[in-house]
Amino acid sequence: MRIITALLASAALIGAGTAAQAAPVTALAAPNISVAAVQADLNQLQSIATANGGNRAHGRPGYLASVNWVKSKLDAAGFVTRVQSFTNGGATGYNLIADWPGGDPNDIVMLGSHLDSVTAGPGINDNGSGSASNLEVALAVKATGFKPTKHLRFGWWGAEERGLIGSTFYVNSLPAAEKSKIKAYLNFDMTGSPNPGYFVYSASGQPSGSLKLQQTLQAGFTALNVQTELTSVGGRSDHAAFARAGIPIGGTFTGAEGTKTSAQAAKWGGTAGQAYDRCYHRSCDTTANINATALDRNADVIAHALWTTAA
Ligand code: DPN
Ligand code: ZN
Repeated sequence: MRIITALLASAALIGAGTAAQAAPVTALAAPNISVAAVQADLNQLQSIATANGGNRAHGRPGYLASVNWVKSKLDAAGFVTRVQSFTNGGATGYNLIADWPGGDPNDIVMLGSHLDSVTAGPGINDNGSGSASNLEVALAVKATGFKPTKHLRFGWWGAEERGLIGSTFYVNSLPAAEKSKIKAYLNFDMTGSPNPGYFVYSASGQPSGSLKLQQTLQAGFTALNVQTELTSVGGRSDHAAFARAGIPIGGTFTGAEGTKTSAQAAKWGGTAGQAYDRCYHRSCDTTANINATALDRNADVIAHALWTTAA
């Protein structure tokens, strides 16, 4: 589903549109992210896990294979990519960083997601979902010819499941001058939970500037007629190191081991009294463990947030 919030008023002023009049309106709105493309990426991550002992965990071959596959898609689209290595638990870990050429180098918007799974399973919802959605949003930058005012950077983090290791290493490796160029960091970790909630990271207690990101994400869901709740994700994902560095943060989340309440089931559907993701950190976190509607909506909200924040 495509999110068009801005410029609907001007579309109305233009009046009954010919195709020629309508085109500029949609060209300026955030693009639709094809959920089929995100699902195809999840199938690829599942295949990588299956071919590598059933997981994509730090220090295991399925992790580096995941990095190399995402990198190849970004390289082909013209991103400038780099792989940053670090050591954890006696094994080498990797972050994949991708810059889109152009935009103000002193005003960077960054999107990130962890690409590693736990050792127990393939990690398709946690966090193939956020990783594949960010990948398709990045590829949409190229496909749509988006010319953002700000500079765009994307990160796929290693060893999140071992304690936010990769993202923390990345932030700590940046000189102060480079840190201060990152004006916003948006994190996507679990966006296709099978019994989904629609949670937006609360800006409360986060660096100033986070409220605007929270509101932008909320507006994206509102445009899709989806109600949201705020959630305090605290230090549970990769935004934490950015927040500690004073960088405004935001994100979305469809829920992990927590239980959906009856009030939530009434507004979102799904099953009350059951976990948002019954396969969280288990071997059953496969391509079968994804709610396509939640995946689709979150991917479109990510695009909406990037287009809005970076325009
Ligand atoms: N950090 C997630 C994990 O990888 O296990 C789960 C999570 C994400 C929990 C976001 C809360 C909020
Ligand atoms: Zn996760």
